[in-house]
Amino acid sequence: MKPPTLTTFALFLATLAPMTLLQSQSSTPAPALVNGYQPTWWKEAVVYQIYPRSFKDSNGDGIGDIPGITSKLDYLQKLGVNVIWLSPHYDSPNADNGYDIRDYRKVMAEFGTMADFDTMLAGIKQRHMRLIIDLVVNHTSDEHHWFVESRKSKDNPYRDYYFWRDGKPGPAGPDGKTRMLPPNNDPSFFSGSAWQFDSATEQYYLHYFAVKQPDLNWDNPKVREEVYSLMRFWLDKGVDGFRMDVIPLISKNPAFPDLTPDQLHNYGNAYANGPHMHDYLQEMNRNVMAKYDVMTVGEALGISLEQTPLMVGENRHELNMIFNFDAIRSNREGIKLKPFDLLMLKAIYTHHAEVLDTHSWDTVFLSNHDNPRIVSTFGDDSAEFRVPSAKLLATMLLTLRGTPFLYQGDELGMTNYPFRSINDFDDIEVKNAYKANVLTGKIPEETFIADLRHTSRDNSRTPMQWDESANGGFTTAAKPWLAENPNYTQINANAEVADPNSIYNYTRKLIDLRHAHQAFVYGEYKDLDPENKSIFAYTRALGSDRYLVVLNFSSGPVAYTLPAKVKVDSLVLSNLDSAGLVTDTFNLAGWEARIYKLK
Ligand code: TEU
Ligand code: CA
Repeated sequence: MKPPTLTTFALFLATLAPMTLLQSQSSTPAPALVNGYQPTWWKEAVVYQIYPRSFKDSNGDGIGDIPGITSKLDYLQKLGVNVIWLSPHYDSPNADNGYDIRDYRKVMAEFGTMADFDTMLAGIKQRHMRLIIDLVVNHTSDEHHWFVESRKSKDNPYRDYYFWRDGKPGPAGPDGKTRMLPPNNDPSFFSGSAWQFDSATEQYYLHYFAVKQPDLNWDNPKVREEVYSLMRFWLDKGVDGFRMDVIPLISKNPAFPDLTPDQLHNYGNAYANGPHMHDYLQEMNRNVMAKYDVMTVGEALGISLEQTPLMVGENRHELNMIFNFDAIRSNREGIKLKPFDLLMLKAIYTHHAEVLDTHSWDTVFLSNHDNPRIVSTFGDDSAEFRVPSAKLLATMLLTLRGTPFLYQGDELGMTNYPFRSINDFDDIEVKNAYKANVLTGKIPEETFIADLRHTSRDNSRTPMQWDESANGGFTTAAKPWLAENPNYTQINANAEVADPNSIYNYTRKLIDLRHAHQAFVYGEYKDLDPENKSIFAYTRALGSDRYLVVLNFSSGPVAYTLPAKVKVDSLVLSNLDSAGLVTDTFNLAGWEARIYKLK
């Protein structure tokens, strides 16, 4: 953190800027900088992610849908979130739950109609919220008409919308005949080769994800124009931006050299950052985003923190922000959960504050539809500590630097699901990995299930728990598409909205607090005690508006003494009944979280 005098001086300069620089210009002056940051709505927003399949079923078919979302907009408005990120709602055969799109201009039939979408969007706007949608354009479904055409013949006009290559002759089989091998050794994220042989033209096509998710060829200008056009289609409806799925993968090296053993270790990194990635993002920005007031957030698989300013730097004109996975994957090794390491997590957040300056905006999140439940992964979901640890994690997310993203159900402290067998899972990633690893004898079944109980994506995809009625009030169907977590009888929205001490109502207070004080958005961040193994204590300071956040990341009591220079004034919020405590030494109970105003 800069010394306070400098910060104050910077603030003073910032207030001068509009008078000295902008007064002579006739157009509307840009708002004054705040601590060096250009203020915008998406920096000040709290985002809530909806996975439509699991949010609310309105018609009793067991599948969440758009009218279901519309029926819960009051619930979201009351929580105080500003932006909804909707996971894919487009027409799809659902090989990967909508991340395989068949028609970008159509709503998935199970989710409703375009009229339902328009009603939902109007309802969101009426409540002064905004909507960003998922842009999945690294790949389409193999049922998209572009691909249906593309696979027909080598001279089809859509052939070059995708990557088609000849196989490589491999070693001779037992019959003495040469066998064909894929063009290179690229693996798919969903097991096996990233190349699929197609007998119609006897060539292979590329699919980094499922066989039913062929990768688009962005080097073809027609593909890029198609993408820009579908983006305009949704923006013209009034959508406020996009979350861009695996956007760093859009540019490929068309030579497709084999990956080295080193690259194979982390092939996501090798796939990201292709030769034209920045060109294409800048072109997209010029052609689309620059013409609208929108928010963009890239799912930046394979982009290091150091490379991040190249994608989100203001002067780069690419994206507003990206998801960096260092924090959310800090206790993961493939499908295995590693012990949580607070020192590592704190170092990651400090590193973010160093690398991303006032011209590169950040995000903060520890959950989404691809990761297990936040409280089960970073907190303690035991009966004793689930509530305080979920509240502590919410305290952290909503007071750190960057736009916070909450995933549906986090505000209730929803937990991981007690998976017992492969039949309990729906996710294609799990099913393919089971075939590749368990059925081949590489991993014992028990180990595989035990690991995925902690890390499977399906943990976060079980239906929302609305009330104590059958299936948690998610659906009136006998069986939802994925089983409800049996703990819905204790953990559900109905009970939490009514209980003033619930995780929901605590999260609501935190969101209010973030909205009331720009220090939590634009303030300097400083970790007071990076070496402390159980306490995370940091300050957020904007001029004289300064706050201290103290989090006990352990289940036992800890006495924490503040550095002499830091003087607390009053307690602002706490997740336990610690009202009014103002001393220099805090006796924190297990998973206790407090926010103080500083002198
Ligand atoms: O995910 C990209 C991604 O690489 C991972 O997070 C992925 O979920 C998997 O765990 C890798 O092992 C995005 C979407 O968020 C995800 O839901 C989709 O399945 C994927 O892209 C393909 O569209
Ligand atoms: Ca439904």
